[in-house]
Amino acid sequence: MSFRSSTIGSISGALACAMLTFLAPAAADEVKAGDLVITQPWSRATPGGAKTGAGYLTIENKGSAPDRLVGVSGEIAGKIEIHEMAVTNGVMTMRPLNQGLTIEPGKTVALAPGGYHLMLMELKSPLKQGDKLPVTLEFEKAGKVAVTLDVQAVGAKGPGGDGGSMMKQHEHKM
Ligand SMILES: [Cu+2]
Repeated sequence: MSFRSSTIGSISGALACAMLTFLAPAAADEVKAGDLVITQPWSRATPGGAKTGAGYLTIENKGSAPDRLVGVSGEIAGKIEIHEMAVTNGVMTMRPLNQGLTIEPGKTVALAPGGYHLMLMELKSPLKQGDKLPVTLEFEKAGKVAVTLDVQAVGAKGPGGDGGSMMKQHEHKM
């Protein structure tokens, strides 16, 4: 490859990178299934040899009847449970929702750090930032829905990370 063509290659790469930064809308990963709209499925990188991870997403029910998330499965984990996290007497505890997670009509349920989450157990490999993890959600009415968890950095608080620090990272690269 000549010097000239590699220069052009890196310029268009930088442009594509910049465009991604500006064009990526919050609802880039929107999946519709029947009356349900699932947005922003994401996860967090697992430090060290952690055997469990968590998955987060938002489910909106646009229908007129409740639906229920009853099961989750994915290649990455031996088992995936639906958990609820709560603070009881100052102690953070979590418990599996054995009856599933109900999404009432007209409501939006967010699975997010500190609350509901998908518990990825018996991980087959550590989750790394940038990984895309396909998982299958199973709803009572909407049936099976495939989504992809976008793995963010260890300690990330949301699906897109912190907007400000993301811009900084891009500045460093360019
Ligand atoms: Cu959990």
